[in-house]
Amino acid sequence: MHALRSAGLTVRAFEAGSGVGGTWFWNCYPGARCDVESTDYSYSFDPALEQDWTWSERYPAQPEVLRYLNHVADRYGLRPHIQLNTRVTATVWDDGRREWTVLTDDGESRTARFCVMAAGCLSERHVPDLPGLETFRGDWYHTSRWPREGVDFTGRRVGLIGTGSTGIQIAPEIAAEAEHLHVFQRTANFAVPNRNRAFTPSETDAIKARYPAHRAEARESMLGVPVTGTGLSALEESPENRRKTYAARWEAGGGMPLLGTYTDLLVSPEANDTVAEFIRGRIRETVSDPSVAELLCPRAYPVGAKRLCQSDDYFAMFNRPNVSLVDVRSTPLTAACPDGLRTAAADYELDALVFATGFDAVTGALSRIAVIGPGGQSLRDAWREGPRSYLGVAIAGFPNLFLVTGPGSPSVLSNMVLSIEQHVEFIRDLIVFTGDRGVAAVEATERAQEDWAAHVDEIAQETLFPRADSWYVGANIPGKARVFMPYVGGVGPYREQCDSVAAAGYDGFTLTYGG
Ligand code: N01
Repeated sequence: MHALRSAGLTVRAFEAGSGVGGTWFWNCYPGARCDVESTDYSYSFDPALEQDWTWSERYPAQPEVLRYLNHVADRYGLRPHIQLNTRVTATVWDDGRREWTVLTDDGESRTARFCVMAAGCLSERHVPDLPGLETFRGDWYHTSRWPREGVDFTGRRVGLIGTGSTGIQIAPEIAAEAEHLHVFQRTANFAVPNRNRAFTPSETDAIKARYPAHRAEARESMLGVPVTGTGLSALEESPENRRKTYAARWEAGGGMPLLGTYTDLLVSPEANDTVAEFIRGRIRETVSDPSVAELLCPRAYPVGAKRLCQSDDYFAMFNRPNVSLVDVRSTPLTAACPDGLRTAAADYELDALVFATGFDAVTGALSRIAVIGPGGQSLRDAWREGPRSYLGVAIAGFPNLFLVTGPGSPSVLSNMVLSIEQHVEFIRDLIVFTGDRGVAAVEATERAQEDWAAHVDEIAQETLFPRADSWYVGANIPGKARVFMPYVGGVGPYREQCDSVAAAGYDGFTLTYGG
């Protein structure tokens, strides 16, 4: 919004939440913490902002990120232009007037020349269809709709379903409070330590002095975060050197630095096995019961092909007497009942249930809005076989409509803040370009979209990413078309392609001139 307003445009933002902050507004569950370092997970568009704001620690907790986002909203005077508590239900293109009519759940409608869809990649929660949930007598929660007043688990028996990034973060917090925590694990996940710590004043000074160079490196990088690798294949190192290198990175903490150690960890199964076995070794060292440790050892997918989780205390938590691990891969969850959960093997008496079961990712929020383009074509129909876009930012058949971090862009496989900024600047420049040249409508061509989709898929198939049944491919949502959604060609190369499209007068777009 700030970028568009600074370009002289009139902007109205609609936000379903009662506050700003998006994912950091909704995901206020205990233990929520960013797994990208604060110095990367922050805006770069204004050097004064990065000098004025001081991050307290390496990996900021949710309240700090939310404070930062509120600060940004105030600092740039954005609040009067954001309509909170308002959900967009539909947006319909008028071909005669060449504008969108946006309908909201307060019964209002507004028109706009352009629609920028920034509904979030991880905003539509997924609650599995568990028969009998309505009969459960206790309380149940989904982590992304956590009660803002908090939940007291003292003296309660709690069931946690889901062991992804969220489940791994919330579990130790519940375990510290509850009488007993049952963790229902379907797929064991890789997790590496955060080694989170507060910044000292001299570190903060050094970070602020280095911002310009740091941001430049981030923009050129693969993940939107500068990571220094060894430049070697994991397979050309001796096992002893490899172990030492992994151990040093494990001690330093963070998922991206570990995955960036060797050039082939995300492309070669044999190379990936070396880091997978290293992590399994750390799990076995940490968890005292060998049978629990084996169950926690991930084997179902290559490291990094699902989001690499980060936690300093998840695996050690299983040494507590009030925590048990339930393997719902071998004995699936079959139902909820009034007193708890039932698996194929046993009943578990529970007072509360926590679903850390993720999201209808990347396309979920967008597909719940009725986006109707020229000729009455709906986006839901256009994406029935899976999402297609040009650069993850525009869709053929939907003029003057843009996506922020849409499918086909680095989005969720990158530092989201940096990728959001890059998309926002691309969209702003394109809108300004149309205004300067009397362009009434701009739309991606079918050809450009098909070529881009093929490119996104081709690059993904060269990696290990498609080998996991992850939310990156929509595998977590029953019936969702299986398409690998993020662009894995790297943030730097992606930016170059966007820049050259713009420099060529928006190659791959059809421009319709007229008033
Ligand atoms: O969701 P997920 P998430 N029965 O989809 C399980 C970002 N994030 O909220 O793997 C039993 O990853 C499911 O099991 P399986 C980050 O990008 C970032 O944790 O499908 N289990 C899985 O274990 C992340 O990737 C941060 O077999 C069921 C879990 O639920 C993304 O958000 C923090 C089930 C879902 O894991 C999503 O993470 C948190 C069923 N019926 C999140 N259905 C940080 O920055 C689902 N599951 C640190």
